[in-house]
Amino acid sequence: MSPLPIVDRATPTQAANCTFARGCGDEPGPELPADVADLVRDHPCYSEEAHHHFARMHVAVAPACNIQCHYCNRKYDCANESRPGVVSERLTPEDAIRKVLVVAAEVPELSVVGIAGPGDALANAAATYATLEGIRRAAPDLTLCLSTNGLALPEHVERLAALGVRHVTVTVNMIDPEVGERIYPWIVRDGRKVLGREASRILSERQLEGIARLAEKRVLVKVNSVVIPGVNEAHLPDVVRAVRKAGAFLVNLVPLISAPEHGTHYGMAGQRGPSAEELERVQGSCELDSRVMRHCRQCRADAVGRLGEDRFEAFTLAKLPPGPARDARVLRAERRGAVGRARELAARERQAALLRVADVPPALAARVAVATKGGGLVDQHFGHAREFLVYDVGHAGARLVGRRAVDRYCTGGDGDDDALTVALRALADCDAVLVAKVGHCPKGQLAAAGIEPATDQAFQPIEAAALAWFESFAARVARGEVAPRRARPPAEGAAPLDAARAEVA
Ligand code: CLF
Ligand code: SF4
Repeated sequence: MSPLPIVDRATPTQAANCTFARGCGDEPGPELPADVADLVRDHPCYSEEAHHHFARMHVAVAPACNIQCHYCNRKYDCANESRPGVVSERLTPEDAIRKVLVVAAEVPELSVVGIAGPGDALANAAATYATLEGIRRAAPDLTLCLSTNGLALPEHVERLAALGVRHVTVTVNMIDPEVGERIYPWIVRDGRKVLGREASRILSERQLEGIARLAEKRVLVKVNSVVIPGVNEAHLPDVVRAVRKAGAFLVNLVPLISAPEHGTHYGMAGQRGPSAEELERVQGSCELDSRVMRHCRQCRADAVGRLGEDRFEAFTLAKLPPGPARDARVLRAERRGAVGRARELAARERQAALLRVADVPPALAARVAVATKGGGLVDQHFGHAREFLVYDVGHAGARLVGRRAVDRYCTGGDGDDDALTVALRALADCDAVLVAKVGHCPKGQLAAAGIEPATDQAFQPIEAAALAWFESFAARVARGEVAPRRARPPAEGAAPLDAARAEVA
């Protein structure tokens, strides 16, 4: 069985921002086999570009867990909190299937249904399979997805693959038990509680075995690794190398979320999460060996909607209609068609924009923040944004660096000064912020902070907009009107803006 292609970013001849032939003039990277490209194209977690267009939902049918992580407390329940393990109600498989059909009728961009807790999907195997099998029967066009700590994974590979599950996430935080004993106090294996280093040794062995067996079945394995400063951040490149060797397709380095009020061991002990800069540094150190996801929103176990959207409260059991949901497969197919057309337009505009910046010196780069409501456009008012997507832009394209969460500035017509302070801090390393509109006051304060508020690219596709702004920035640099703050060509170890876009470009 040939392994899935994984980008080797250490290979100097590889055009690092062009993993797939995008027709942009860069050297093409290894192309994905057609079946793999199909699996990636509409999955909002496996494709950065797809996350602008498609939604996922999680069904919380898996309450129990077979290990303990120092960052986890599933008793915590808060509707305002978005992070793994948090859930407002747990579901039976029957309720989960009913809910999926209602959401799939109301949210035609839904493409993926995942089981991501609140405990471990495979520690609740009966409920997990009953749910997956029910969804497979009722809505076969939806992609099934699963997240697990990997302890029970090896014995489930056959059944998952037979069921048509082609996307599995395994959380791997270490391969060294000495590191592991600072993350996992215990596991339960064969009905026996195992403590300390031995627990981590078994867990790591099982995770790598499970990943390798999934890869043999051509299941796309995404590895999530929690970045825990002072515990595993220096060890993570070794983790990434090991999971890549085992066959992982994609790596997702997520920041530890830790606060005393969560009641976790780490929260109580004062273990902090990484800063945005630290996270970016760790992601960069791991990018040499694998494709790195940068658009994760660390979803709740009952999340509904596009990444970054929280629509779970609209679909609680109490709000579901009593009767069976209508079959909305046709609506979902129409939505896919509309997305296809939007992608073609965005690809054309990107090509045109790339041609216009082709002569910009390769060493010139800039960083821009983008406000978007989804759909891949610069279409949100500065004051309405709860997050900004941050891109590094250069003559070879734009590359997502990450997201910056902020508080909404505009509250009922008034501007919130504290929120503006938070936003200015979150965007401090950006040269510009691309928005649909921005009010007078924030405009002035952004400019004073050296962040250009830009509205000329409003309602354009994000990458074309970022390149259009960069074109004008480069011209101003050439005229000596502005001084560049950074020389960071995206081609240096850059991830592709999107894996699947090549397929539509
Ligand atoms: Fe859910 Fe995970 Fe499947 Fe996505 S989430 S089970 S792969 S459908 Fe996505 Fe959410 Fe990040 Fe997970 S943004 S936490 S990576
Ligand atoms: Fe919590 Fe997941 Fe860790 Fe289990 S594997 S303890 S559910 S974070």
